[in-house]
Amino acid sequence: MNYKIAVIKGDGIGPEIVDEAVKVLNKVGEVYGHTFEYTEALAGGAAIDKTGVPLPEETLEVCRKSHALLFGAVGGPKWDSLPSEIRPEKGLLSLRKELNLYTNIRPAIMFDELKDTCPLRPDIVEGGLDVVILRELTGGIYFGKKFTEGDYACDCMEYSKYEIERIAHQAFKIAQTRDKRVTSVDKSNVLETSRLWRKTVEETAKKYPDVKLNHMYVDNAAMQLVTNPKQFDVIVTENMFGDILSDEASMITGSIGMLPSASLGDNNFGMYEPIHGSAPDIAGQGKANPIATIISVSMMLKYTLGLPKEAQSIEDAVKKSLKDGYRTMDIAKKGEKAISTQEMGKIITEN
Ligand code: GGG
Repeated sequence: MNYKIAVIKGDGIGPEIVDEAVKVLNKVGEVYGHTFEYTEALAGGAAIDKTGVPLPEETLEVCRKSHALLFGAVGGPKWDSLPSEIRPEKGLLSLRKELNLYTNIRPAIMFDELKDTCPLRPDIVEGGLDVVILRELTGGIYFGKKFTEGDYACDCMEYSKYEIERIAHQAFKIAQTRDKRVTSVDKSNVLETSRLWRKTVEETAKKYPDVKLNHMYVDNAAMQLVTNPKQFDVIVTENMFGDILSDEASMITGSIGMLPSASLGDNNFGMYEPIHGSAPDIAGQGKANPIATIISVSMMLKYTLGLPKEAQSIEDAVKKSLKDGYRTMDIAKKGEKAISTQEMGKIITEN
């Protein structure tokens, strides 16, 4: 079968990590007899430089004609002085909104081979870690009304029952395929949106009597993630809380360079990207870890293209590469030799 893949490399380390993920995908095609047809498009700073806007209409057209989107990262100091409406990040947010990709799945899995890079006490993560964070992706404070007037600035957090309900359903469905436990994270002792969130999640839970639901305030969840992360199975939370908690969870697994993500909506199209940003300080130096992007490709094969065997082959290749001792800078221990982005990509492709 011929699969159409939209590719947005973005800014900073985006191009180099995406290049390695594409090599892995091509290898999968070669081994399993699939063709992947790539169409590159622009978003973020690269799009601003070329077209003046962070998300050109043409990019959306390319995505709409594709089965899936592989995305790198956006942003960088070069565009920091721009107003929020035309910053690189706005391109990413608009892309998610325009394509209605409201479910962001961020699995935080600790590879056995990276146990000793975890900054937590070994007894806290004894036996590994396997948590899925579901981040609501098209609502909340990132999309609410915002303005600045002189020395005053305002961002509104907004949610509708409909927006909460649909992500809650996804959380319960995913939990049914796992340990059947959902932790809903909010700040309902302070925020109106969180009160609506909690009430809606509770109502939705009634349709999933086999899944156990508990609630947690976001400040407590942040603490629990580093003191007792193994209590979690599926965490569901609003946009900004999910953004922050998943970055925190990534460090427990070893590095933010290890965490992939899938962004899904109601049709079969999916966007796949590492959870990390563009890391401009190491861009173009071959220091970035391509594993988060490579595992994102594995998620693409599993969730959107319906190729679980092929997806598994990528996960196995990553595990083998780690087991053989290969490390990029972010996951290397003190004194351990680190390999480059391109070397890691090559080794995983060969495996
Ligand atoms: N690959 C993720 C990325 O580029 N992150 C930068 C960014 O703009 N993050 C904001 C967000 O994910 O909402």
